[in-house]
Amino acid sequence: MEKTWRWFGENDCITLEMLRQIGVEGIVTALYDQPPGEVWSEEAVNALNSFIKNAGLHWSVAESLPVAEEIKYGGADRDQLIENYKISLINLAKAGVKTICYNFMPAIDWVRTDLDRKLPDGTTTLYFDKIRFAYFDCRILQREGAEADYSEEEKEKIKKLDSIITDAEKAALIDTIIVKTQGFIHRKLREGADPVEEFRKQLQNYQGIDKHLLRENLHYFLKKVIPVAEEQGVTLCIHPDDPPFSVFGLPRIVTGEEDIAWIMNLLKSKHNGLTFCAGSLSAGVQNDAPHLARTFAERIGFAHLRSTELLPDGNFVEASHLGGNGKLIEVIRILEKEQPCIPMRVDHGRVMLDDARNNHNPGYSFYGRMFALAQVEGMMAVVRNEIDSFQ
Ligand code: DNO
Repeated sequence: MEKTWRWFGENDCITLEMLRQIGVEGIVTALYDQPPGEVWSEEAVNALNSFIKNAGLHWSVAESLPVAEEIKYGGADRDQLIENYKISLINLAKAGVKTICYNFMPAIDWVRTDLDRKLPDGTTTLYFDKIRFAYFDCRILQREGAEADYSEEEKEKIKKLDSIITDAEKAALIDTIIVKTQGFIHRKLREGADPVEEFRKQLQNYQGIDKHLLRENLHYFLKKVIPVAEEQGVTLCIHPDDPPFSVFGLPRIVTGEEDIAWIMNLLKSKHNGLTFCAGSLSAGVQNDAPHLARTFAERIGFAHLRSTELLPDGNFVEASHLGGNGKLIEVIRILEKEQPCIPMRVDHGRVMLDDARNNHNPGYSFYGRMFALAQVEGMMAVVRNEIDSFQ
């Protein structure tokens, strides 16, 4: 697989020159200053493309070309927004960017409750604590009907937490769940707005949208967009939900085998592809990452390599790339065999060494990801050797 790296543009504290030194071959990036739904103009795409080329690298994957919320909830403007999406896709294809990653997660993308969970060795990692998440949902957001989504035991724990949680911890939860994790991936909240109020409004758009309707809306979108991807030789790769279960009472439709099979069968075209995010999928008790990689190998156009460890009570922690439920050795064995030419990137890395001093986006540290890339490269080298010696 091609070794790629998610880079956040010219303002990223990690430069393309640094990436060349550590053996990165392709860049995964986006026009981060464009709000979802806006056309990515030819000029803007070409300017970013030239910047990457001038540094001796190439733009391998657009992640994400975001799908506007109106498309997901089926708002009045969706046809226009889908037209815009097609133009952006064509402009990317013209610039030679033929792999596009997107997701169909309503209202919120990835969810964590702690961005700096200390590990025994002094590094930090990302963490999801079910009770803290539930606390945010029931007590801070005060979502109508939220309590019904939690068991009696969980509600008891929420109550206990309420008696000890500090204001600073509450503020940190808000910041982590709906500001910091979302802000750098096209989900910036309005400047000056109260994040909780803003988020409540976003949730309202999905009133009455159940799994069935969300699937319908994805189908509507794909029916219009995949023919253009086919014409342009682009693979559109849907990203699994992170984590792969419902949050805030919202439907999530890319959570495991049944969901992915449903999407892949909607349009049986290799241009209707999958981003195999081993990390997201591994956070679902229902999922076995190697089994899913094997099952959908033909349709995987892009891979995110990371792993999680499932903990008791619905919590999970991002694990070492060599361990955890992502079972990356086996996943890499399958992908190197079935899809040796696709781009892959290491996903989230730990915060280690000098990382804490740099202003990186949550999950996207330099040393932590470099360390993970070295581990992944090692696994890839061994697997290639296995494959070559059996041929
Ligand atoms: C966060 C990522 C997401 C993901 C997009 C894909 O670190 O998992 O931002 O890349 O949702 O569309």
